[in-house]
Amino acid sequence: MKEEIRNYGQSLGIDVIGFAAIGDYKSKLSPDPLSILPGAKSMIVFGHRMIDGALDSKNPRLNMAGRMAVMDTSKTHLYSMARFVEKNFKARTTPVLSSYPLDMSAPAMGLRGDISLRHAAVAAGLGVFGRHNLVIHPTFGSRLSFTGLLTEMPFESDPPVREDLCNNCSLCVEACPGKALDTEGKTEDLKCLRASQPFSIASAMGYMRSFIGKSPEEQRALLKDPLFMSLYQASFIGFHYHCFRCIAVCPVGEMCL
Ligand code: B12
Ligand code: SF4
Ligand code: SF4
Repeated sequence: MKEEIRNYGQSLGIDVIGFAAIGDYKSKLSPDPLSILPGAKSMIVFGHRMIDGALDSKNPRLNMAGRMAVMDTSKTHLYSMARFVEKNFKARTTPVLSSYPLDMSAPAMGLRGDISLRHAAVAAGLGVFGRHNLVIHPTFGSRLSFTGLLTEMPFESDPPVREDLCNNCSLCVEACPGKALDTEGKTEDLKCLRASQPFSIASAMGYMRSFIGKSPEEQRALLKDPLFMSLYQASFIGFHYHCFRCIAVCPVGEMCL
């Protein structure tokens, strides 16, 4: 059954596919997967290779264009894979998207997925955590975006990656513009957000606050501010990343270029 699923996924263009038994998924800060799908027995994790030219571009909109392309493609593949599993194996299956929608209420506050795809990828034998707290795959390094399926299918886990793939060069730590990686084993979320998402919720709240007490002329001027236009754009694009440095500088894995 694994082979059938792998073959179908590869025929769609998914770069890597791994399987994890539910008991091997260990993410202590994430919700219990059984609260999402009560009969869940395993996860199937998919990795899509990011685009080198987008990651390495100096233009932040093109960085984001690469991310949007991989998100859209992986979302379409996720639908096909979920349908394939439900139709052929009669097992309830839930797609886990690459990022949002996220639980925006406390304590998650948009900083935790319903499933931690990094922990799922590690459990599915697709890689190990590096110094940048991202998952490094033996061939594709840090340049994989993950999605997954939570399913009632009872799969055993694929063999884990045992090698430490991170060479501790610290290039990711030095390149981080927000100093979010200074403490080993922890990403300082708010520092990363400040540096990587100029059109974040905090930025939108600040913009709205700037309206309070202003004259009608000043408010009209604020509506023509490029920041407002960018926030408007981000409101339909979704979380809008302008930094991919920790991925881009990591030398582990094969480059396409
Ligand atoms: C919310 C979120 C964020 C938040 C919060 C991050 C966080 N604390 O996890 C913010 C906005 C800061 C963020 C930033 C980024 N993110 Co993000 N993010 C997510 C999301 C949606 C949920 C993550 C989650 O649930 N975290 C909460 C819990 C699980 O984290 P945690 O237990 O505290 O684990 C943290 C540490 O303890 C440590 N850790 C845990 N176990 C271990 C074990 C070892 C051995 C080590 C060393 C470390 C370690 O790593 C985590 C980072 O702080 C996932 C998608 C998903 N559904 O998984 C993407 C995801 C993790 N993000 C991703 C990426 C690429 C990024 C960014 C590069 C932004 C960008 N431009 O795309 C940065 C990188 C930041 C970094 N170097 O850590 C990718 C990672 C891909 C990969 N190859 O690993 C994911 C999987 C999205 C995807 N579909 O591919 N992200
Ligand atoms: S995405 Fe940018 S700001 Fe966030 S941890 Fe990586 S390098 Fe630092
Ligand atoms: S840049 Fe260097 S230290 Fe950072 S994750 Fe990659 S190999 Fe490890």
